[in-house]
Amino acid sequence: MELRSLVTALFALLFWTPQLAASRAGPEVLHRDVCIIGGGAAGTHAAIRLQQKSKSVTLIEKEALLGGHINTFLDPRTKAAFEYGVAVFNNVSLVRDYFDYLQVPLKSFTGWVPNATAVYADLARGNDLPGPTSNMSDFLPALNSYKAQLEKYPYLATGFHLEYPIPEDLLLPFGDFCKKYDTRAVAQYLFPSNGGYGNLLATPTLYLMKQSSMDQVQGILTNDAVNNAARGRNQALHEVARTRLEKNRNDVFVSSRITRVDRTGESGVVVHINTPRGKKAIRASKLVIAIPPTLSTLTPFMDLTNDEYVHFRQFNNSYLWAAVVKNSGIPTTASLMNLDPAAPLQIPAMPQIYGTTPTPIKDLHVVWYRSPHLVPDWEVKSHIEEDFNRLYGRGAEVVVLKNHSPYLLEVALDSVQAGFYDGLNRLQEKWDTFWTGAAWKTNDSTAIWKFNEEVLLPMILASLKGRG
Ligand SMILES: Cc1cc2nc3c(=O)[nH]c(=O)nc-3n(C[C@H](O)[C@H](O)[C@H](O)COP(=O)(O)OP(=O)(O)OC[C@H]3O[C@@H](n4cnc5c(N)ncnc54)[C@H](O)[C@@H]3O)c2cc1C
Ligand SMILES: *[C@@H]1O[C@H](CO)[C@@H](O)[C@H](O)[C@H]1NC(C)=O
Ligand SMILES: *[C@@H]1O[C@H](CO)[C@@H](O)[C@H](O)[C@H]1NC(C)=O
Ligand SMILES: *[C@@H]1O[C@H](CO)[C@@H](O)[C@H](O)[C@H]1NC(C)=O
Ligand SMILES: *[C@@H]1O[C@H](CO)[C@@H](O)[C@H](O)[C@H]1NC(C)=O
Ligand SMILES: CC(=O)N[C@H]1CO[C@H](CO)[C@@H](O)[C@@H]1O
Repeated sequence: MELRSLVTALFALLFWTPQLAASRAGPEVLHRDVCIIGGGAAGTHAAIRLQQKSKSVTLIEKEALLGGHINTFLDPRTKAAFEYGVAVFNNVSLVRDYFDYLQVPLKSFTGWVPNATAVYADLARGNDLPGPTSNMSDFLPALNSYKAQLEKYPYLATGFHLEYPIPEDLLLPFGDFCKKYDTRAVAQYLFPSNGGYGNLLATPTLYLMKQSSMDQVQGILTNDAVNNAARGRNQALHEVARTRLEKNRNDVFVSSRITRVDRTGESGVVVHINTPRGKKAIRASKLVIAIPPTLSTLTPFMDLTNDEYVHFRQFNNSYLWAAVVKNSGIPTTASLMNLDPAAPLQIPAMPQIYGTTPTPIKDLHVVWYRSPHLVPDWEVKSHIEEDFNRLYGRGAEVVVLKNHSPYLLEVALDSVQAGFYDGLNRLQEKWDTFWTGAAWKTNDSTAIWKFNEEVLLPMILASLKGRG
């Protein structure tokens, strides 16, 4: 037997045997008001809020932990913890209420280490640099100029409910917008903290303003609006959320794979999953999908309606990684900003390291990396190590790397102008299916929770009531 056919035969056996076992026992069937797919910021919050409204829920997550983009690094030696994924939340009542309910205390976020400094370098060429060309005294005027523009579009704060025709300025590539309104210093200094764009200066101002929102600008201006979950780690929020859901006889299935979502019944949905506790079938009145709505994430387990398909296939996305790096050579309490002296506004072309931060552990730094196209993880890892070794030669080592892709979903501007987001919003509630998460709102946990609160929950509660 050829090796290939042997392997195929073994694989067939592998899949065939458990199926046989299952057909005898049949999956356990759970009846729930709402089944939620994706236990990140959006899905977990929706589950908790529905539970608070006395609805029964099942939350399904493919990873071993809830929390999505949250990555807490726990040093085995010192037990010190720091965030290399989601770090900060806005200090608004909705966030405080959510943390309060879960009894997770909040504290002011004052950075990863006290009094951090900054160093600048051209990583691609291995040269130290004195700093960005715009000087820091240009920053506040630039931020205020940006804010004045943002104030013209208050509707950007509440989701993708656009006004037509879309104002010309929102369609400008952000680089052109920066020249027009002299906000270049914002692009240079906010750049490291505003990750996710494949190419910042080419990104339409509309998408930029969705992310660098009024809440964020206010936060920077007042230096007050951001918080970090206490207990040292943001992951705690989701651990408590999981316990709270399970204590109220709702289910949380982690490390679980959805095999099929069936929406062909008279009403409601059936979600079939493989869990570490065996196969389950969840019969739910309503389905909430809280994962990025792309064809590659959804089509493995569900048939999309034509309307869903024509929308979701238009999304393209950027790619983003978060890493913890040992012996980078960056000074212990400094962050390093990567600049390209030859590039517009010195912003290096991606794929590239775009930001770093020091951590409470001396020889570790957090490093963020992004790309407009897919890069294999091993290549990201060696690119990061080579960049630091070229500059400092200390034997940099990526200790852990998390791939956060697909990130920042975008569609082409002519589609936006033709009403893409109105069509997207009209998908809500069709086929007992509701949608939430970053693509429906923006990259920002606070904004996503606001969207759940103001848009998603009222819709679901009304539709559950409608069923009597
Ligand atoms: C490095 C980094 C730092 C960030 N920092 C901040 C910050 O400081 N503050 C802030 O507000 N925002 C931050 N963000 C933004 C963050 O993206 C959003 O705030 C928020 O996490 C998005 O939530 P979400 O629920 O839409 O998506 P996610 O958090 O990605 O949740 C989706 C979940 O669905 C799961 N999933 C995917 N496919 C399946 C499947 N087939 N079956 C079951 N489960 C599935 C995923 O594993 C994930 O847990 C950061 C993002 C990154 C990448
Ligand atoms: C957040 O805002 C509230 C209300 O303004 C304030 O009382 C509190 O001190 C702020 N900070 C934290 C960490 O909660
Ligand atoms: C940080 O700087 C402030 C003011 O310059 C100083 O009072 C404080 O002691 C410093 N903190 C540490 C940990 O160095
Ligand atoms: C920064 O800009 C201001 C105003 O344009 C100028 O007066 C000052 O000399 C600049 N500082 C540096 C360090 O370049
Ligand atoms: C997505 O596609 C649009 C147009 O098709 C393009 O302008 C944009 O740069 C792409 N964005 C990403 C993140 O790849
Ligand atoms: C990776 C990324 O773009 N993260 C940003 C998402 O939005 C928050 C604010 O809510 C920023 O602080 C992050 O830098």
